[in-house]
Amino acid sequence: MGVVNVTPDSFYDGGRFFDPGSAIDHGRALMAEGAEILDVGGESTRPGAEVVPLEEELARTEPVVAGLAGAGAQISIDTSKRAVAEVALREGATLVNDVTAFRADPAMAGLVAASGAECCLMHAVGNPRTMQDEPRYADVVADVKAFLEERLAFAVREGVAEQRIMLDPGIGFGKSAAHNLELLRRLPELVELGRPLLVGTSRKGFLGRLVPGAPGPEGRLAGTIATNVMALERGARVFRVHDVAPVRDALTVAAATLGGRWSQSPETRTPTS
Ligand code: HH2
Repeated sequence: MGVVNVTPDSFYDGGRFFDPGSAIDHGRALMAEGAEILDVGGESTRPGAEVVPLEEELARTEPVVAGLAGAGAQISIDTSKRAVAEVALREGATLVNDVTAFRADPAMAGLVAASGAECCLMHAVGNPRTMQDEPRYADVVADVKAFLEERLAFAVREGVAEQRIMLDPGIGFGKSAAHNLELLRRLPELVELGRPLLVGTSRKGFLGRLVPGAPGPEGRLAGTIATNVMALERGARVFRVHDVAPVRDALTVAAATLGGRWSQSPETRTPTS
């Protein structure tokens, strides 16, 4: 899953693809690198980010979804606003990536159900302005697992077909570096929920803090690759990244080493051997 952020303030690529034409070009470039899904977002969720008004988020995302739909990749809309998802689905998106797991607007579940789209339900604590204020858990993996189980049950109750749901531990959303590492290490416990897991570690802050010099986002590609390879080995099936080509190559080699293949297509988002 390649990231297409149509925002001025995303933590890594903010402002680079803010104009719709450059976002569409970027999406096509990520497809050429091997992205099977493009995740289009019009609101940053980085710690401290401000909420984007509905009209603005629509103006950012609609032309990019419309411009990329039909180009060959599955289009995902990264939003917690139902109206933004609704327009994107109309324009050709078939996956709703809601980092609030339908908590911001519970009616999002009904929209996804009625459209027959897929969705990704992610764990997060608080909102982007507060989520990194000393996050605490009794047992981070058990807490995230119980949350995802509850949100999965909610979505199914609202009519979303279970086979259309992916789950995501929400790396960096209300978690310390130690929490992120523990979630990645114990990913097999989340695989037990029976749904494909998506992970998003790409260039996130904890990767910088682990290595000498504490590099900023520009210097976190090696950590991104390391964590995605490890997540593959521990059962993740969709990898949300800014850098498709190097991560695709790393995952392909890792999967071959493990003796299997990996694929992100909806029919085969399960381990293959
Ligand atoms: N991470 C980000 C945004 N959306 N969605 C899912 N499902 N999982 C993630 O880990 C995830 C996500 C944050 O990354 P990015 O989009 O690059 O930054 P920003 O939120 O600043 O735009």
